[in-house]
Amino acid sequence: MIVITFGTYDLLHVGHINLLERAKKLGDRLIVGVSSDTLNYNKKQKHSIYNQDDRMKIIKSIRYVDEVFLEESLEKKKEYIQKYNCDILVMGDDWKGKFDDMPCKVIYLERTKNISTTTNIQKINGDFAK
Ligand code: C2G
Repeated sequence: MIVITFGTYDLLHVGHINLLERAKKLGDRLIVGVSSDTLNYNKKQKHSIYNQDDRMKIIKSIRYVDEVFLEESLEKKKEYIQKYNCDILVMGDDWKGKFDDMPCKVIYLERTKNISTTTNIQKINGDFAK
């Protein structure tokens, strides 16, 4: 069974690892679409701290991940799923319901609480409310 998931994966943290670890357990092969710098900026109007090449290299180095590719558009998920012959799409449950029309099984996994790239940046900047 081929599992696919997508993400920005900026400033890698344990929430990302928990997602990838659980996603891999759902199949034999885990493919990760890492969002491009252009996609990030268009979607969030801000640049990721790590660029796309570095984010892909970091994700590829994780033991749970078998393959990575550059996710160029949020709207191409169906195309990516078909290209890689995926059986299962896994996303954190902040995306719940968003991908129910995909041509494969869709599983939303509970997000890891109390951690995100955004709050980590706020903490580093010293402007995170305790
Ligand atoms: N995640 C999680 N727990 C957290 C933070 C993130 O389970 N505390 C999950 C997210 O739900 C997502 C994955 O880790 O499934 C990557 O999260 P992000 O890097 O924030 O990516 P996101 O902006 O959700 O996806 O097509 C989607 C795009 O690639 C962007």
